[in-house]
Amino acid sequence: MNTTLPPTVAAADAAAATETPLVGIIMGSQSDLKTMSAAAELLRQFNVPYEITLVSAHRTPHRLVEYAETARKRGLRVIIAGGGGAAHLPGMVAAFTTLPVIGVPINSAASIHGLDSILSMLQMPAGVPVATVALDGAANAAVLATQMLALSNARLHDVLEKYRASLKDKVMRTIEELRK
Ligand code: RP5
Repeated sequence: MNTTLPPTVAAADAAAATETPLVGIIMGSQSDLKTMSAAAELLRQFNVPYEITLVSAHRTPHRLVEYAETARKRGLRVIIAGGGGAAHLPGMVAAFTTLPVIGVPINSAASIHGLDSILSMLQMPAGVPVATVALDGAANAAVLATQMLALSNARLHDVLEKYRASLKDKVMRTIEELRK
């Protein structure tokens, strides 16, 4: 466990799969953890090895560069980066790696209802994309990351098919309930 991290993040780190992580979940602040843990929960459910930690574009800029520059070598295949307010984390990470970066805009206390975070990561310059999901859309970031991995992983393709079927079942069950 990385003891330099805040306790809840360190606990999430410890709970993460022990295999080499394929997905890196990062966020700007401890205050983002509640939102971003939805991504970790789904990846755990899909049995996708991941790591989760804090990397702040503004408060730990050198850590950002190191994280992004070493990500591919360490075995990561996708990075999910969440941030609120002036959410420069996903864009700056994307600037230092060619791995796909999925951005999660967060409606944090410091945000202008999240619009600032959305625009910070959505309007990337040509050549350095960030795949931005919905406001607080950490779960969809995990699904999208798994879809990317499933392009070359039959087990994950199967997992995603079953996940989609479970979503449909839930809707169908509610339709049945409403008919009663
Ligand atoms: C961003 O500033 C973080 O991603 C967070 O959403 C926001 C506020 O951070 P704290 O002041 O709560 O640490 O960098």
